[in-house]
Amino acid sequence: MSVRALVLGLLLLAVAAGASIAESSAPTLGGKVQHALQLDEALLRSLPQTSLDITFETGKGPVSGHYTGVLVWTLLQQAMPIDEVGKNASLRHTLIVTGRDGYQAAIAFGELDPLYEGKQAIVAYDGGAPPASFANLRLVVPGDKHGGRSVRDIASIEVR
Ligand SMILES: Nc1nc2c(c(=O)[nH]1)N[C@H]1C(S)=C(S)[C@@H](COP(=O)(O)O)O[C@H]1N2
Ligand SMILES: [Mo]
Repeated sequence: MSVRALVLGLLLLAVAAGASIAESSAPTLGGKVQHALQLDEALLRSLPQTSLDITFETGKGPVSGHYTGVLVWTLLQQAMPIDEVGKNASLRHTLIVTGRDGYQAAIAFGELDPLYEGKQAIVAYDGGAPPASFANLRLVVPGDKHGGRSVRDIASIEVR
């Protein structure tokens, strides 16, 4: 094998490895669900869009933004949480949202369920600053006074 062919082969391998890392790095919605989801662009674009104008406090003062994304409730309906046995067992679920930096915040199923608070929390793929994107998803929780649960750069959502 010529040196040139060897170099070309190694390059192709590196590109393939890079592509598969990029593919597998879509955030996941998993845990106690029947169908774990990859929160990639194809899935998020296929679901109904919700937009929200919100303002929250931060350590650096108030921040306002117009965010667009998919209701967390819609994602949960796709994933289908697995309930334990017992009265109103769905209300035992919480969602732990984790950022790529390890930052975490929880939401309760009862906050999102339309039979209870019906909060329009979204996983945003557009809006805000730095802008949310399909590569940098952000949890947006309307009604929160502080931005603490506005987890940016989501790595995973775990249903417990
Ligand atoms: N991934 C991640 N998300 C996060 C944080 C963080 O440290 N890491 N901080 C939170 C806090 S405390 C606030 S007030 C808001 C601030 O949002 P901003 O930094 O995008 O303005 O982000 C929230 N989301
Ligand atoms: Mo904060």
